[in-house]
Amino acid sequence: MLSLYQIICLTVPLLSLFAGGVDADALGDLQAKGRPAINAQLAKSTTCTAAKLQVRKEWGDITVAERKAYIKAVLCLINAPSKMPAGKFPGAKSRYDDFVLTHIQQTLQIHGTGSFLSWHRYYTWAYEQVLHTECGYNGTQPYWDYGRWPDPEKSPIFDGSDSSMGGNGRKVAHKATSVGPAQNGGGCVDKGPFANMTVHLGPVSPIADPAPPKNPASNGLGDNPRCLRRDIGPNLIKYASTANLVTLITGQKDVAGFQNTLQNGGAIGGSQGIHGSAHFTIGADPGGDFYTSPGDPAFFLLHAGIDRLWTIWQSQDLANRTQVIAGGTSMTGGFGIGGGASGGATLQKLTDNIDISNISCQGVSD
Ligand SMILES: [Cu+2]
Repeated sequence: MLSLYQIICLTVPLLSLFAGGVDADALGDLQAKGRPAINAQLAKSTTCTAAKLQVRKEWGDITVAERKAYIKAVLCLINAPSKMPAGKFPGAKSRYDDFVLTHIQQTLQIHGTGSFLSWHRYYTWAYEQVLHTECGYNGTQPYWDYGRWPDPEKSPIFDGSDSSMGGNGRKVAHKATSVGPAQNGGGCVDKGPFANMTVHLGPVSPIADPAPPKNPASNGLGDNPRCLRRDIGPNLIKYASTANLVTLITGQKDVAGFQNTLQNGGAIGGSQGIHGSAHFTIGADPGGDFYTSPGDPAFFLLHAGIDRLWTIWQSQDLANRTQVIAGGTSMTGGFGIGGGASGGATLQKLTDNIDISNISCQGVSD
């Protein structure tokens, strides 16, 4: 386990730099503006050197061959057996499910808390490592730049081609949910590399119509085999437009404001914030379940995109934004996203360990 402090100090420069200099958009400009500060930090470090950089790229900026190499590695994880103790978690069938399981188990400690950003950074990084160590992948985790694809079904991420992360769900009659209108799918994903994927874990708290079948275990960890469903459309991703992403980064001066706006929205994020708007752009099942959302393989592109936003925000004032967190240890404990002292939950500290229980960055269970 690493502490929050270690995650922030060690993994930001190593893992969250991105190809820069070519983006014509305003978010790319902010990324480029922050890059000299990161370069200066790298030049000073004896451990986090420029030679060790792993550069992540947007899905639209990698070649078809690179996309296929990534997809092949994800399918390898989906087809590899779980490393969890046999019988303990009946729904954890695959190595991929080990990641989903971990997120379900920790959901209330990793959203709306001080560790939201760093936990998901570590989790996405661990996934990237496991793709390397267990599935022979030698690229980096691609990200989704939400503002670049206002019509996500036409993006190379979700266009349903064999070099996409799979298409929309089949169009079925369905109703709006509490978070947005019915979009263009709703049924099983039937195009692209994940068309035959079986989801096993969850749901725990689904927001989808029609509702997914109930898990046989109340904690969502039983085996509940079903298809991967999506309900993709343009209605929510508009809240994660490039203009809104830029407003988030330039308008928030402290980490509490940054993470709250990202998760809560308000003026620039609709009811779900930029983060939730991206999640519910995938929607359906398991994408529309707060707990089980990593069960959709596009989750990791989505969260690499969140990680990128955090890095760009940090790089605008690196000295003051690297070793800072705000918030409590539980979203039900009274601190909420705001990090204010109420309700008796514990304030998160930089020295707190980050726990990703079932998976480790070495790619072994512990
Ligand atoms: Cu999460």
